Amino acid sequence: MKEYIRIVALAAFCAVPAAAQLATSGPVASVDNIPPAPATNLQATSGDDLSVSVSWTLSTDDARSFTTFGDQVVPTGDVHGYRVYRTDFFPPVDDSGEVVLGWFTREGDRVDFDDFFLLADHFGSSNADADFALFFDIVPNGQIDVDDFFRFADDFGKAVTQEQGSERLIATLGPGVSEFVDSDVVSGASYAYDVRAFDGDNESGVVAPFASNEDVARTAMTVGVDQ
Ligand SMILES: [Ca+2]
Ligand SMILES: [Ca+2]
Repeated sequence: MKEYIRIVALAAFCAVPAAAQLATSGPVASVDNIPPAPATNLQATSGDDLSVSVSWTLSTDDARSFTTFGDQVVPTGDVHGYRVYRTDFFPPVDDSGEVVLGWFTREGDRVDFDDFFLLADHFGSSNADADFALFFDIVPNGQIDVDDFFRFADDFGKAVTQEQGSERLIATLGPGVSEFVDSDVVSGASYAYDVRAFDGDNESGVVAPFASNEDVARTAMTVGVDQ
């Protein structure tokens, strides 16, 4: 009943003649039960100032609060804002607990040839290049060079373990907001983000099946480990 009253109040507020609304006797379908459409194109990118920039395309329900239902005007899919969640993957370590660098692919549990080939693909590039990948600048100097190769070589062949934290809420943002900078990060860790559009009752996470392009895009590894 409370919900019904709220919907009528909102509809009246929406400049539809109040008399038409108040004459309604049956319950109006509770379209607040419709979760908002999820945000899309979630991207997480690590910066060289030890932060991760997270951006997304707004839910298609953002800034769309009312629609007609029969001859009623009712709220639907109204995005109240976005909640940013994060799962932490602590820096990869070897058996003795030393941080291992150069485990680029996350395939398998060793620093091996697939990682080497990825490093080789980026060798020689600098941050002046459009395709510069900070990820491979493991001895940070804005260049992917022999220092990075030697640091990689030190860890070649090591078995890697990486502990995973539980997902937690890190920010609540308003509607119309499509970016967030996460500065609460440490070097050498990986972070997987989810951004959930929420209304009064529901929230919708991004659609990112495990290991899909969307899943890779929402994950970032910070670099800049002290040498
Ligand atoms: Ca590997
Ligand atoms: Ca370097």
